[in-house]
Amino acid sequence: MKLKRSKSTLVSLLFLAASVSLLAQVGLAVKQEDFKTSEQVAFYQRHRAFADGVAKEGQLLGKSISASQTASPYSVLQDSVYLDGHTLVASVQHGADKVPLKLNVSFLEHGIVRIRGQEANPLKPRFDDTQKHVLRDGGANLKYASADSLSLTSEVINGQTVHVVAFKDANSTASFRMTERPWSVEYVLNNKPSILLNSKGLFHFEHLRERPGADGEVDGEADGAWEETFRTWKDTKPRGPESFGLDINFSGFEHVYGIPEHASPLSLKSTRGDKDAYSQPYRLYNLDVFEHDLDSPMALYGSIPFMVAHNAESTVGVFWLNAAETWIDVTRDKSSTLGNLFRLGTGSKEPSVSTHWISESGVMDIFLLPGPSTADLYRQYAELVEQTPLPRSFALGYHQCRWNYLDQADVLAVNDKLQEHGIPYDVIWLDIEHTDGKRYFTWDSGKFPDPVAMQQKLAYNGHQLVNVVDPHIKRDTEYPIWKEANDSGYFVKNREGTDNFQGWCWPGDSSWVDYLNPEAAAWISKQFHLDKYNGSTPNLFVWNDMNEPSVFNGPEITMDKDIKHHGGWEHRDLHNIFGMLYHKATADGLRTRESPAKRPFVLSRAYFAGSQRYGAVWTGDNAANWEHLRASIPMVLSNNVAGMHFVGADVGGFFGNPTPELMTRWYQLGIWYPFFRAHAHIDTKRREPWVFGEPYLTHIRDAIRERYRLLPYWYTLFREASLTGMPLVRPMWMEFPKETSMFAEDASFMVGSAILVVPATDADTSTPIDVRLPAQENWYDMRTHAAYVGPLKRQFALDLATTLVFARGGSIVPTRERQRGSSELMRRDPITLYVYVSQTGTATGKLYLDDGESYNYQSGAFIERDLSFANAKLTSRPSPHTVSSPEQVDFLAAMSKVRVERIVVVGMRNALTNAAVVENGQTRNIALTYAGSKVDSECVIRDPAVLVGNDWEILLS
Ligand code: NBV
Repeated sequence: MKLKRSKSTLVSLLFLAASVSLLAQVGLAVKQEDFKTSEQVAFYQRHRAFADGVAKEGQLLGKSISASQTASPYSVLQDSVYLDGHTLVASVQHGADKVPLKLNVSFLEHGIVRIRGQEANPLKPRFDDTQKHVLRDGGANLKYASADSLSLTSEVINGQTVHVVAFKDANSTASFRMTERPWSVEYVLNNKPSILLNSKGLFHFEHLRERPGADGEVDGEADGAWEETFRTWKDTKPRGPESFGLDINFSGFEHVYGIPEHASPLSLKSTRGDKDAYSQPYRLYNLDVFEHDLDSPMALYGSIPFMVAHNAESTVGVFWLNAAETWIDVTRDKSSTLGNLFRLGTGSKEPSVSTHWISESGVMDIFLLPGPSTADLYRQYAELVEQTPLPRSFALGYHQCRWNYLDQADVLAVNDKLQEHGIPYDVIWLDIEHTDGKRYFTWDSGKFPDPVAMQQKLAYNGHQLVNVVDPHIKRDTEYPIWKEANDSGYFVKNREGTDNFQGWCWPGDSSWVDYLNPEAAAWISKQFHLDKYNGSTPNLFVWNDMNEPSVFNGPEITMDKDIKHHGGWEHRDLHNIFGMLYHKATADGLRTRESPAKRPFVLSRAYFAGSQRYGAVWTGDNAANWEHLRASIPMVLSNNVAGMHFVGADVGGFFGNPTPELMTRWYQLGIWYPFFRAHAHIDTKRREPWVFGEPYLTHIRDAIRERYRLLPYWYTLFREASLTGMPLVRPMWMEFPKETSMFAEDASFMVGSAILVVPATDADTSTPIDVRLPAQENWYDMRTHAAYVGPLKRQFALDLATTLVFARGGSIVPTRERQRGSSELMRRDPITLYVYVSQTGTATGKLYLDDGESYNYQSGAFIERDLSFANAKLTSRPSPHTVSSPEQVDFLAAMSKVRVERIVVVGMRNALTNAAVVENGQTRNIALTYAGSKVDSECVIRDPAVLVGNDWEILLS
């Protein structure tokens, strides 16, 4: 589409100027006043006051109060409790307001318990579509426990009626207990009450009500129930108060994790009580926070209300399914009797973490996940929100981004330079300046006269292009996208519902497509089709930025909460899924632009639980300093803990100019982010890998090549995540669940279960780095193959060339070792296997390969091998997922020349000389070599000439 340029760039220039001048200030600091503190949030304050009242009453009752008698005013109505199939039904009511709430407790397979609550007879419906957009199949096909595996018994304990549902099919010791007065819940796991609801009495449900003072005088203004002002913005709250809050307590646990996105440590800090507690609760509200702080519970771009608690015995989780603004307080008790409401436990005092969740609107909908192993927990979570699907394989390569590559010539020059310097990369990115006046789906034709030719040139060596396509649509009657959306009524409406909502963003006056409207979402998806998106080719992929959504002149730089979406819903109800709905629509568009469909790649800044289905996310606008480099580790880990696996941070830091040392170290860390992209602010100096000269160029190239070498391992990890829901990068506690000293560790981490990364995160290379190698296991330095035996605490000296990465004894790691320009060019390259031998002389691993782009793997077109090493014999067998099908036959034929070209066995103590290879019923003998071995205990089988797709055995002697 050809468009005239207009004066609209003025607004973006103004914003640019503002951001540049801010950048010029020394140090980066968020403009605190742009964002609310909990003191400025009326519904949070009402719950705080309620909670403080409960606590005070508890104190007044003094010692006479038993653990089972909190001051909660909510109790179960007599005779309201019954079991209806897989659901326990109860009516709960506040002692004074007498509005009955209906609670449905459903029992699902694997011991998952779902608790839903709202008014028994709501005055008007509450927003309940979050489940539709988040749960697998919209929640329609959840697998419930069979009714006859459940039994309800009710008994009186200490004068208190307790209803107990025992489950027979799940964890045999699990039971769900609910008290009547006050209402409270215990999830008893392994004979211990582990997850407790309302045991602190903080449950508080603001039922829907008629607006008081019909004569125009509004009651409740003082507490912000019917109207609230933030700076110059008024929130009209036409529905009045409708928030709810609940305490969820983890008895016997000291650590909780997850609930991204926050720039805070992996093990969540207390927000009240402790002396090093934050002064604010954790907040979940997707926001575009310019120059965000570190070590802060402030809301950022994404929100996943999934929290995981871990101790040496078990891992449990809570998923709070709500898309409205949510605050979470965390407090700790070093020793409490929290888990002993009915004296079920040992009676001993245990540490506990108490959390208090408060959401502004919607239905109360909570899932309790019993674990007890991490693998169980992630199977349960994935059962609810689905796994991360297999991405396009190129997406695991290196992404070269900057705001902005100036023009077509610049793009091609960067492409050439990367090749010239022998640096593999997969994707080059174009930011907002590539468009005609920030009209997305268009090109600035002066700068990009022939985008198709440009993409074809890139594609020649297997490189892709990603374009940013932001969600704000420039209000321009000549702009076909705006015009069509406007004519069809697809935009989000103003608070009256009479006209398009309008706000400012990069293009000036803009409107936003209402993805809650299925027709509008389908329409925007189609704009990504090859016949609609001019200048796009199948090698073009998409980046959704600013989709929190960012609205420059809105309250907290986002949409007003009272504006209207499809169905008359207010923005407040769905704010946290808005960005995900756009991410989904974009991914749908890319998936359906070709037939047969190909896997999309879309990067999004805003996200929610479920976003993992649509692509990758990144941690947003960080800065080029060591603190941000360090902070990226817990941020990436917390996202993985919460099921958002495909995540990375801007390598190099977005704002500011990195020193060559910082840049080098950031690449050395960034290769271990699942999503590996270098990016930079428009106002920064150019910083492509070669810019820094030697020795930095060599170190950066080495790091990027290491990523490419390990792509088969990464892809196999994604395959595992797509089946099991297991994180790709894992906190140490996940792999070493009993090592209590590592429960808060977030400076080092595991990539899958085989690789331990201890990044260098300091400018100073003279101070050695502390490394802790856990478990009674061998660890091998991946570079030198030097062996260490855990548990070990040791310091390692580091120069800038060195990184500390260890392979865990007992693992087999597949690699591809030929240097190529892109992952695409490596597709048929042979495989090298590294066998890192355990203390007992064994190792296991997997290798997964498919075409990296189609969906044929769903009908069997893949190679998946279970590799195992024991008694000096390495065996390759098909994994149990292998299915024979015509698609499999085709794929095997395509891969028929792909062989294992080298096997390196590290850590064999005996001197071996011979290898007998058994393949297709034939035995061949080949000599082992020690040539090129890095250490004595390593032997190399050079060219065993076995095919990756075949069954084979290699016996060493
Ligand atoms: O589109 C420009 C930038 C982008 O480069 C960055 O990655 C996003 O997080 N975008 C934000 C808007 C401007 C930020 C100052």
